[in-house]
This record gives sequence, structure tokens and C-alpha cells, in this order.
Amino acid sequence: MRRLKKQGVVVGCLGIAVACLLSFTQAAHADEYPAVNVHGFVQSYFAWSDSAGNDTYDIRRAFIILKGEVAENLACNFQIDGGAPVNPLRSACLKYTRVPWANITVGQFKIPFSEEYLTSSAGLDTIRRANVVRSLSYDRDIGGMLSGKVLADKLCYALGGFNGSGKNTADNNQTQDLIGRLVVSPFKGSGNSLDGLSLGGSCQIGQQPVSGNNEGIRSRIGALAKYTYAKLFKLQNEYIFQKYEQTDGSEKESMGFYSLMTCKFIPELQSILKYEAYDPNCAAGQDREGIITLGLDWFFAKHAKLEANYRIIYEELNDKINKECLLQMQFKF
Ligand SMILES: [Ca+2]
Ligand SMILES: [Ca+2]
Repeated sequence: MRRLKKQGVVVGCLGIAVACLLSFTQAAHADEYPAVNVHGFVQSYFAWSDSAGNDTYDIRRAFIILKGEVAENLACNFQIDGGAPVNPLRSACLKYTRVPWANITVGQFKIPFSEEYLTSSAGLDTIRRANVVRSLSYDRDIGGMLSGKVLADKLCYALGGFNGSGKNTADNNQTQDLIGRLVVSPFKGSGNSLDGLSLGGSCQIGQQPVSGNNEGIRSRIGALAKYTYAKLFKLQNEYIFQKYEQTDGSEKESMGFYSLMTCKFIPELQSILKYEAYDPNCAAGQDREGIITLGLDWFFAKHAKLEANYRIIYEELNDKINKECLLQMQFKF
């Protein structure tokens, strides 16, 4: 019954989001709801690698985003990725914003874990997220969350319960995952050189199906240290660790980190240097991976950019270094 109730809430939320989609073409005045705006972005890219994989052109993402309010203090967010081969629904959620420091979000949306994962792919500095983020901060999920900013935006928090099974998927067991995130920016608003300093952490814990009726605990922690200066310079570091119970009762540990530095010499041009390392199984040898990314972003129009990433990938398994070149053009509206 509890599960049915929860799924009922989610279905209700999806229904409201679809209603937004159907009515967005209607004229919307300030005193009239729903008031929804259409946004979106497209990323088309070319990937070349000296490894065995195919070199290819591809449409990586083609997002349609509907954002607005269905009623006073009820914000909706509906996102579809037309570039996805199956299940294109990404976000479908409703946020109650009456209390600014305690927003309530229900539906399908990004879990509050990892700064790089929470950054929209349209706003990323590198074309690809770090492997550790892609592997250990999996995807959107369905659930509910309390979040907000307090102390003059110096403290940002989020705490939610989610299926733990990923986007567009009903829960695959009887329990939900608990996910929390806290980011502190102690000098925010001070105007001094430490204004852009943020430190934070995330955690996630939940039971996951392992085999048959067996379930194992999967827990993750993440740490963030970030510094930005006047939108010209950024240094961002993240570390993620995961412990996952296996069918034989043992625990598999995975971990990794990345360190990213960006610098804008002129407003239209940004240089990027990123180093990342990921170990999918700390107990196993010869499976780590390290990647250096050298990048250049050219913002040739207000809503369009061209990105070039050169990646040097070291695979411990094959004791081999591969090189990869990615070119991506993005426009948004
Ligand atoms: Ca679950
Ligand atoms: Ca290892």
C-alpha cells in the first residue's frame, strides 16, 4: 500500500508536468497560470580516438525544457532529451517554493549528489563528466526532497528520499535511498577574494537488490572543494567513495576524484585543465584509469559555444595510453 501511495504521488506529479507541456502555448500573464517558458539546448559533436572504437559524429543531447509555475509558489520542471534512443523523459517534478529556505520537490529530478553531476550538461566546462561522477553518481531518480539556502545563502542543503533505482524506473525493492548534501560558502557576499570559496559533502545510503531476495547496503560519500574568482578563474575538486555489499557478503569499494581548473583570458575564450582518476574496485589490481583533459571553449555567440577537448587516457589494465579528441558545438535557447 505504501508503495502504491508513493507511486501515486509520482504519477500525479508527472500528470501536472504533462499538463504544462500541453498548455505552454497559451498566453500567460503574470496573474494567470500555468505560466511556462520553453528552453532547450542541443549538443552535436565529433569524437576521434586512437583506440579501437569508431570515430563518429553524434547528437549527444537535444533537450526540450519547460519551466515555470502551475500556480503561485508551485514551480514545474519538465525535460525531455530528444537525443536519447529510449526513455527520453529526464526531469518531471513540482517544487513548492512558498518557504524560500525549505523548498519541497516531488517527482523525477537530479539527486543531490556531486557538484559536477548537478551542473547541467549545457553548463559543463568539459565535454564529458569525470568517470568517477558518471560511475558513482548515476542518474536522476524518483522521490521527494527538502532543500534550500540559509544564512544569506552561505549554507545550501538538500535531503531527500529516492527509489535508488534511477530515472524512469519504479523501485526494485521495499526500501528507499536516503541522500543528503551540504555546501558551505562562508565568505559569500563579503566581496573579498574568498567570496567564491565553497566546501561541501554529500552522502547516500540504501539497500540494493544483490541476488534473488538478497539485498546489500550501498553507501556513498562525496566531498567538494571549489573556488571561483570573478567568473574568470575556477578551481574545483571532488572526491567520491562507494561501498557496496556483494553476493558473497564481501564489500566492493570504489573511489575516484577529479581536479578541474578553468581560466578565461577574454570573455569569449576559456581554457581548461582537468585531471581525474578512478578505481572501480579498490581490492583489485590493474584496473585504475587516469585521464588528463586539455580544453578550449569558444563562446562565439551569446547562446552558442564550440568546445575542443584533447584527452590523454591511461588504462592500467592494458598499461596503455590512448588519445582522444572531442569537438562539440552547443546552442541553447
Ligand atoms: Ca529502493
Ligand atoms: Ca583497483
